[in-house]
Amino acid sequence: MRMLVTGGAGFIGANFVHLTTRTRPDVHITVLDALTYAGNRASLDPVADHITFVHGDITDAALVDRLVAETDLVVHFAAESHNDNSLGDPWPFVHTNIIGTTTLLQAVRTHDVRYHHISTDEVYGDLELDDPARFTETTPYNPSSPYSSTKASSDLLVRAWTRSFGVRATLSNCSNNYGPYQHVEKFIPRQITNVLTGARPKLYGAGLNVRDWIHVDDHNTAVWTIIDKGTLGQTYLIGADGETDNRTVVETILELCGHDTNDYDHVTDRPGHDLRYAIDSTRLRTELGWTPTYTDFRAGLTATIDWYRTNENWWSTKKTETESAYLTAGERVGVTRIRRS
Ligand code: NAD
Ligand code: TDX
Repeated sequence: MRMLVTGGAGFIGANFVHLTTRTRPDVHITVLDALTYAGNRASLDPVADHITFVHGDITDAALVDRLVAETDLVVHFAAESHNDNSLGDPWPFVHTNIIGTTTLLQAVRTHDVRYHHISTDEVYGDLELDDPARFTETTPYNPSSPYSSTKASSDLLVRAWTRSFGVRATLSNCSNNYGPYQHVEKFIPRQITNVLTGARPKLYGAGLNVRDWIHVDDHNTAVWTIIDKGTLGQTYLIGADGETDNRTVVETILELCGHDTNDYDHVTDRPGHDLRYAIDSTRLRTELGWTPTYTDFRAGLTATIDWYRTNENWWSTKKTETESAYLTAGERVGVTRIRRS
């Protein structure tokens, strides 16, 4: 089988390529990635001999058409993925997440190629902290940020191309991922690398916001399960029952690194900060038989800390750039206000 993976030099895409080369040697992988600030060619070094890498943009219609014509399956990870950046400049998000997805959809439509769309639970907005509800496949879309709005747009485009043009597509919406090769702008790697460089972790607002953490390998085994067994046109929510508030995550990282668990700062809160995400993945588990492997969050965090400890070359340059970008964007220590309670 020939597979085109967009965004394969990013966090989840690179882990997907690694998993696939380990478990499916019969799949020939072509990665299409623009190597934005978030992409890192070095993330693919361990599998470089087993894949074809194309440096290009998913909005390049001629390039995308040529690559899609030569493949049996497209798995679309490429995106602008960071909420904080989308608040500063939404345009790259519109470009990649909306125009880029449309470009891919036109190509898979032309060449009748199977397509899997990677999306996020953030399209559903947020839940109250004390609400027993979790997101399901029928929860109405209600995105909060420019990032999540453009992801919601891309999902709707996929659904329209499926219904109107018969595109053979499945969609998945996953909760917050953690694991190796994640950019240090994101919460968990930012705090791990803060501790490793002698800086204090930075908690937005009071740190009561809840995210539903899943190990990246569990996300990717779920994606393969959907590709293998999913119903065309269907959406599947991916989650591993990992609800944890941000303060607990920071305190656990500090504890696992042998530091005082109070050794962190509260900083300026994110405007419009979603309170809580929670996934009900019953459909994926009962209809397709998927289960997560990494059910011990502390063990997953310990392994992730070890990975960042031993791969400083992979992140040290990006760390400096990232921390100065947060300062330029106005992040300040000592602010504990939250927007809603
Ligand atoms: P990432 O930012 O780490 O990687 C994105 C990759 O896409 C990078 O390699 C980048 O170079 C590439 N890219 C960006 N714009 C491009 C363009 N125009 N053309 C080609 N390549 C381009 O993102 P990630 O965290 O790995 O997320 C991957 C996908 O998973 C995204 O669609 C995201 O919305 C979704 N998702 C992420 C999470 C999470 O917790 N990180 C959770 C659910 C869903
Ligand atoms: O320094 C920080 N301090 C902090 O308290 C950072 C970077 C984040 N946070 C908080 C904000 C969120 O409540 O931690 C939580 C997680 O933040 P992010 O890592 O930025 O993730 P989030 O905004 O939840 O979105 C992530 O999950 C869904 C991914 O970045 C998205 O791509 C995915 O769609």
